[in-house]
Amino acid sequence: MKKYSVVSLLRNALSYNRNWTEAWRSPAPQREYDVVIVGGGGHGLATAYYLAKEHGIRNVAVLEKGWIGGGNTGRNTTIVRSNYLWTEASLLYEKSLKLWEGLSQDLNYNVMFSQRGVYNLGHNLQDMRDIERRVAANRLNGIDAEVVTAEQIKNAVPLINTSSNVRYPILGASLQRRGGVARHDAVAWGFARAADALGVDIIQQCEVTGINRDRGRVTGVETTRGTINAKKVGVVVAGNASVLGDMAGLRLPIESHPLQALVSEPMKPVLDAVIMSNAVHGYISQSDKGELVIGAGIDAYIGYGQRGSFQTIEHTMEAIIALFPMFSRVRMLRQWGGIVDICPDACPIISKTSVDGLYFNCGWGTGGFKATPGSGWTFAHTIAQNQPHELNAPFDLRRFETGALIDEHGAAAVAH
Ligand code: FAD
Ligand code: PYC
Repeated sequence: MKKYSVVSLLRNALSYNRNWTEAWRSPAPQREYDVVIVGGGGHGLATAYYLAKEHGIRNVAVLEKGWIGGGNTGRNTTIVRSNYLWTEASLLYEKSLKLWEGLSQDLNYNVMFSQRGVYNLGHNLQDMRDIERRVAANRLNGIDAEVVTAEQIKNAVPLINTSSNVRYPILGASLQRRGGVARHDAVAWGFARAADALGVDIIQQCEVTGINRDRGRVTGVETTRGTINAKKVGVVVAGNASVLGDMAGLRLPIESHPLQALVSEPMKPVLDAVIMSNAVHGYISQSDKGELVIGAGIDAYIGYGQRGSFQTIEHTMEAIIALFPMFSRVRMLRQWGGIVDICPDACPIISKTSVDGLYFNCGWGTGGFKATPGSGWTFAHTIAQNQPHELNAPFDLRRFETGALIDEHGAAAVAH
């Protein structure tokens, strides 16, 4: 067996990819599908996978205007946790975390999910009161969470500065040990490969330019590759949600903002936990390649740019160096931005719409990567059954009419 593996490795290494099979097909679009999913990010691909796997709906296409995972899925800082404040949100994110825990096995693809623990730091008395409240709420919902002291943080993360003689001293933190990070590209690729194997057509370079309707019911989409008819259409386009909503005559309560991140040169392992601080406006982890992965609060203005900016780099690095003075000597390699779709209550929309057969999944803002499997799982249920699962029922569009908002700005843990 061992000999065979070495031979096979050599043969593949010397074949210049000739013998490699595609991880998923690249079919031409059919004229009609049972379900069309607009957006080939992690959420769209996960939706297609669970439609096929859990509901036996396999005549499905995922339409992506660029390349799969080229949106926020491939641009985020990959933090996964479920420690939200309100029961509705924490149960949704906890469903997702449970799916993450078995995802590599389920997809037969290593998404490199690493449960190294997430610390949300507190820097003043009010932060610590909020942390205590959220940890208590998490525990009541069966979610692992604990309050830790500055000394405990220092023991676990020796490079962090816990001096009291700084502008934002660290008083303590919430810790979710089951939280962590994953490899973002692999999540898109794993869902794509598994969905394709179940018969889903993944169609890249296919931009949706219109949503066709007839007497209040969706009939399909216009695309840069022609008209595609569909009995049902699910839209999962993150920062472009309002643009797609407009195509269907829907006005969504979404603001689109750039959110930036950057990575350093690779280094030997120095940080094996995720550290987030809302007060200093920064969060940091170390990737398996050794790069420091660093993120910022959202850009203050609305925009569709997927770029970084010097002002944000400077502000974010100030924040990170306040926490880790030693990192002042690390060189930064790359910066970028993604477009995040933010609802007034910092919670998502996973919902039917006023158009029959048209469903929207958006508003994940700065925090949807962690929700990728759970979002796909609940959205697939909503589309297949034409009604929400109990986990996503509170995230219906109607909450903006009834006022039943679920305010998660605090637990979103990224400055808005
Ligand atoms: P996307 O991956 O953006 O997929 C949407 C797709 O729709 C895109 O590929 C786009 O090209 C496509 N599309 C758009 N318009 C059309 C059209 N007209 N036709 C066809 N296709 C179209 N979340 C966390 O939980 N943890 C984090 O640490 C974290 N960090 C972040 C850091 C940054 C810098 C950013 C930008 C985001 C971060 N997020 C984080 C948020 C997270 O990335 C998103 O919420 C999540 O990835 C959204 O996934 P998605 O599949 O809905 O979106
Ligand atoms: O939601 O945990 C999060 C997050 C971290 C960085 C961006 N979003």
